[in-house]
Amino acid sequence: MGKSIAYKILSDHLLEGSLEPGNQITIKMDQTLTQDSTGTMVYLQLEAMDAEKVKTELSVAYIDHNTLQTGFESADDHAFIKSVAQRHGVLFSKPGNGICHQLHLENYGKPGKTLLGSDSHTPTGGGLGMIAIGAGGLDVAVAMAKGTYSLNVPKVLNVKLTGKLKPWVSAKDVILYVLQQLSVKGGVGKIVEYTGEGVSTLSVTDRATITNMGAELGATTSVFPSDETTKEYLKSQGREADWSEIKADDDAVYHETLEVNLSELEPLAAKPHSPDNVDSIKNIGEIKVDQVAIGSCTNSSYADLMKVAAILKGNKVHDDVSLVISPGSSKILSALANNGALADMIDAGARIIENACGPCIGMGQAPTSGAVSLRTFNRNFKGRSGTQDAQVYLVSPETAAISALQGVITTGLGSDIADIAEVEKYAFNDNFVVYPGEQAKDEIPVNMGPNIKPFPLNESLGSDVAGKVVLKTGDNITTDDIMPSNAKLLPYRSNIPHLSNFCFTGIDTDFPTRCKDNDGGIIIGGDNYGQGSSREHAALVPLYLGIKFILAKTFARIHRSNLINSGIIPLVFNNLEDYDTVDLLDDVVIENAVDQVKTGTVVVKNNTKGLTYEASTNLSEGELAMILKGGKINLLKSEV
Ligand code: MIC
Ligand code: SF4
Repeated sequence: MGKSIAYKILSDHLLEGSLEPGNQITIKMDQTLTQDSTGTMVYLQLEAMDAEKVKTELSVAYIDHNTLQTGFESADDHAFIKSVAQRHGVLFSKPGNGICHQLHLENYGKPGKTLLGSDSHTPTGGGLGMIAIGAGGLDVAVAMAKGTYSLNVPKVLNVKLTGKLKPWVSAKDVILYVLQQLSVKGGVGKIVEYTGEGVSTLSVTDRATITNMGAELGATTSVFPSDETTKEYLKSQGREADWSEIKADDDAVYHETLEVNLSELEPLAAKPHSPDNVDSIKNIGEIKVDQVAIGSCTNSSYADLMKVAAILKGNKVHDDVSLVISPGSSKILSALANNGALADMIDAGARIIENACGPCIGMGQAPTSGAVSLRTFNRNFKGRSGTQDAQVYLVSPETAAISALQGVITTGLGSDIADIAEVEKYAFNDNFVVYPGEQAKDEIPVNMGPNIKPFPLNESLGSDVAGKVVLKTGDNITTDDIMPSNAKLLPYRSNIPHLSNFCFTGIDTDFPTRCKDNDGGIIIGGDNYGQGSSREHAALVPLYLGIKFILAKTFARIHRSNLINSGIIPLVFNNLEDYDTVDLLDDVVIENAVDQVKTGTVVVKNNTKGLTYEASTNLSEGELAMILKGGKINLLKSEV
């Protein structure tokens, strides 16, 4: 039986377990990446593990999320990350170099390799034919220390591409279409693998746009073949030697298939407030636009921005629109500056901001109250832009640029659009990279700023685990809901006590106080609890507030792992109707928790209602060990 690309790469890296869907396996991790907003935790954990030099082939620490430096906190975080990177043999990419995923694609990603990143959009690397997975910081720290990663084997969903995109329809529309078909939980437990003759019509950065937003499907990762187009891309980056061909066997086995005819796709948008709330630009109609933001790890490639520059050239941004552009990397910005495209954008009235995450993570450019903001980003969760009542639509760069000129949501479909030639060869430039030296770890001091506080540790699982229900949520709760990220909070990613005052406050302002008044408690969740970002702050902050377990309908993959790593039990209802009978401030308890958790099935008693709920833990052996010890760090320490 033939193999998919996903299973070929996984079996090449298999260290333990067998490659059957649902089985737990351990694989060799070739590369890791971190970024600054999750990175401080990663490097605190790496130090707490007493790790030596990294065991991966390559590990990179990028600074891209929190580059505004509105106070000393972020600069201190960056200095801390740099010092620990030096101690452990990790490359350090300075702020100003660009967005981690774009940079990794340009400079380090290699077909056939594995990559683990402390950012949910790490699957961007799948555009190069890698198995690139997003994970919580602690899992990335362990991957650096040991060179391994454990995961449940996902099923493989084949997206078969035929045809060719029309002008004004782009890779963004492909992934928006897939999201429309599958929803934000359609990829859970799956790797999405793209095949078919349509693949060769897409550039590597187009492919990366698609694999990037596979994160929004909840997929473990997404992957494209590595072909002649991949070779050309690597050649343009001076890395032809890193190329190898990766393709699925002709008789590869897939668990599911979705066919997409590229020729039939139309310009699409994800409407507020979810990436799967997709409709065509035509159906949405000419809604007035206040802000247009172009950039992010999804759509900030050279070709994307050249298309934008060509549309803007010689025109004027609409009087009522603020157009803001953040290129993906220093290399791209430099190329745009050299060929005049940057001037075309500026002359049209675009605001050029730093090549970093910026507005995508709410670091500046919050829209006006009630504004309609068109963004080429990947997430439009309520409030993420920094303006609670803003209406954010996710669109392609083409749609964004033409709408910025017209002042309404629109497309140029039917009219001509310039053909963009890729850069044949970028000049080599690593002036933003600090390489680790030969010095021994202990000769390099850890640079700790005053805002960097220790992270909380759980305790071993007690006999009875009891508490009041301190929150009951609906479906698709995001980690942005759990631990909001904005210009005011991002500087505190290394200060859990400070962040704890803002946990869940976007949906329930009293949550932190309720936790303090009740000595922590229990959270009841709906479907897909914890979707979105990989930030383990969404587990560490609830841990700090005393959350003992979360009983939900289902969990998103990365967040579930982060909870287990923190020793918080993620339980799922065996009978979904039970969800309806539990209310805020009910008293709930798991008696003899240690014994019950070991069996995999737990009875949760609701003493207020006199009801019992059966729930499953679905823990692997390794995960169970973590829950019993109160988290991964405690387990690792006990093993030493
Ligand atoms: C995001 O896009 O939500 C982030 C910010 O990049 C996060 C990481 C974080 O919260 O720091 C992610 O996607 O994992
Ligand atoms: Fe940065 Fe936005 Fe990409 Fe997250 S999604 S890595 S915040 S650009």
